[in-house]
Amino acid sequence: MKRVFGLYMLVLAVLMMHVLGCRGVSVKGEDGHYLWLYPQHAVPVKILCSGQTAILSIAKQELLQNWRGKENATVELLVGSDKLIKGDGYKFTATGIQANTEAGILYGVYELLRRQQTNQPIQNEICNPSYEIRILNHWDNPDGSIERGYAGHSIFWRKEQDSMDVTSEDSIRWKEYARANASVGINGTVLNNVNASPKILSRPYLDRVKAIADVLRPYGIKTFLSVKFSSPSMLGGLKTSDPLNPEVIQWWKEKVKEIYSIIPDFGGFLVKANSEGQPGPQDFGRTHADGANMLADALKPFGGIVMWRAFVYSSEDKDRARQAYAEFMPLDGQFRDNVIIQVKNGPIDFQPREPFSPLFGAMKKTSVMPELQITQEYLGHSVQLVFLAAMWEELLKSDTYQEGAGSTVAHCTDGSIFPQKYSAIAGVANIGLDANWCGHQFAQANWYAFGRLAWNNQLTSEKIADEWLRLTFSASVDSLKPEYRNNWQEHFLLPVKNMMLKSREAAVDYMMPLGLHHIFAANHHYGPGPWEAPKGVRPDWTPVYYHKADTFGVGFDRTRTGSNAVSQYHEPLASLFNNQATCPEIYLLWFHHVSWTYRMNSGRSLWDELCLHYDTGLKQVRDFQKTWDEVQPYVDEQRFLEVQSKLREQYHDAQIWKDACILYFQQFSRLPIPPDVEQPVNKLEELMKIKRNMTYHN
Ligand code: GCV
Repeated sequence: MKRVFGLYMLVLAVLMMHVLGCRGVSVKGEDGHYLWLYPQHAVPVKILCSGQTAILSIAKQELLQNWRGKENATVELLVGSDKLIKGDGYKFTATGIQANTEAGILYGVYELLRRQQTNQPIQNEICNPSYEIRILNHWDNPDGSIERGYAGHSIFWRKEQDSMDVTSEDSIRWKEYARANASVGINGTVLNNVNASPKILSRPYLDRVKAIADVLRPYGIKTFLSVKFSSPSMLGGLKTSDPLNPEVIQWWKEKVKEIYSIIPDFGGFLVKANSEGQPGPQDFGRTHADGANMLADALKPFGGIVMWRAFVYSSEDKDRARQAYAEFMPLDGQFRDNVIIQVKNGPIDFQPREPFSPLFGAMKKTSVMPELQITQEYLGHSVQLVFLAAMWEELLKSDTYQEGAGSTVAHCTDGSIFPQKYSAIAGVANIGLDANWCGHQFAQANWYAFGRLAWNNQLTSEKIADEWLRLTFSASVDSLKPEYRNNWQEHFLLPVKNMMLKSREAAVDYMMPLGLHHIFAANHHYGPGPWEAPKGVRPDWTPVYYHKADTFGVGFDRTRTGSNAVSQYHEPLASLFNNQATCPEIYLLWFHHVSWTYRMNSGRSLWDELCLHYDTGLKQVRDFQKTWDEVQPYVDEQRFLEVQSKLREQYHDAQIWKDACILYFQQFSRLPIPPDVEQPVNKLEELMKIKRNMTYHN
């Protein structure tokens, strides 16, 4: 490796000077469509690789088109067999890249190119993936709309009246999508919404799935589908969808056989059952295990898997946060080995901050996979700049203590503690037909971060932000005047990275600090609605259920004398969370109903502290605006103006959050806003009238 790449740093420096001096790289495409994969000013490279397969051809092409190492270097791509390389991992050797699979070679190539572009060293080393299955979940409907999508229409599905024929635009998009995913190691995708339509399993849709799968396959990506549990009756015309009924079992077997005859490497099913009105095995007096196993048996002969979601909550339990654990723990050990239980990061629903779901590490005899939400349903849609890697890092590093200290969520799910047959991680995609794919230029960083963390769950959000910024924005450097080029790192990279790293905490602060959760206005989940308690709506769909504000205090009592959700955590966490004095303040109002005058660690009262958090969050956004304005000389005009305008909107909306929550809760606390907090500029009555238009654009 040294021989081949030894001088590449020097050559890179010379090349950079050349590029910087003569605008060598096009700076077109500043709509963000290139994502983190800017066309490179490549130098010649020789590739030794005997294989001619589709995946290896792409690997070679990527090297030829993007090589920025030593000119005319020779790189060997070798598919071999090395026990230290796991799954689709790879090894950088003295002569090039070695892997046990062709996909491994492709991932090695992307990593090599990434390191060249981000000035990271390349040494002899092995890089194995943390998770075997690294999968996107698209909540795309067959009519092309996207549930919780904020970046336009689906890239996979069309409006009902449009033809299902595959156009060249479709194929180009799917290929770009596949390449972007492969470049960060994503190797699976679920093409449709978990609130699934039965028609996805009908032949015209399966034919389109085949067309998509054919484009994704050479990039090492398998296709999966979400299925509706009642498909046998809704699509197949059977009288029942009871998972123990022989005709139902046979229907699924035949359907699976049909799918594999069309898509031989089909990945399997994702299922949302007995959740939010979706049908499921409980409709027939059966368990989640009965339902999941029936599907798993049908898929098993073909190597397919079932990802069965644990996102369940009935309206009967007094605490929604307890329910997934209560329903699934008794079933531990009852699932087939090709079933993976897909668990949202927190016990409720992708809130700005939740403690980790207590199912992680607790289900010891079942494969469990984390589900993250890349699309910003609860974190500002495609309006707000919120870098989610910080939140995911917090989750993955959370210690469950299930097998002693160090049993982090990462290790409880990646197979390093429990011998689960499959290890997997899912992210709900934020991708649509918008030119920049994700609606907000910085939302691309969340797609990127999901892939990088799925590959290596020990990466820090700082490293991911650094990489993404270098890959996404450094191509503009060549258009800079010399005095700006030289201080790009100091004046662009560092401040913008800092802004990204602070952005999630800022959002928590101006929306729901100190453990508050789900106080969003109904349905759109964008703005505040802590006052909402409409009659006739189930209580756990109203914010007042979650914050429980009264004249004594605020917060949900989940202690041993409350809902007892704390007991679902392993010691020492159960006791730590149970005690108001030891509960981490970031989760205080998640686990406790706390008096407005309670003394916080800072010495301030809870009320003062709450006001201060709202104020701090808002001021942070003001700082982000300032940071962005200052980097104007370093960014192309289009992206600069787009982000500037979105930050303006974010500031406006953060002010609404702050004012609405402080003024609403003040009705209960009856305490003055502390003098070091800026006074609200809006009136509560006006804020309560705001309605958000939720029509998505395409
Ligand atoms: C796909 C939340 C969202 C729903 C989503 C559901 C789920 O409730 O608001 O849009 O449905 O989670 O994850 O199934």
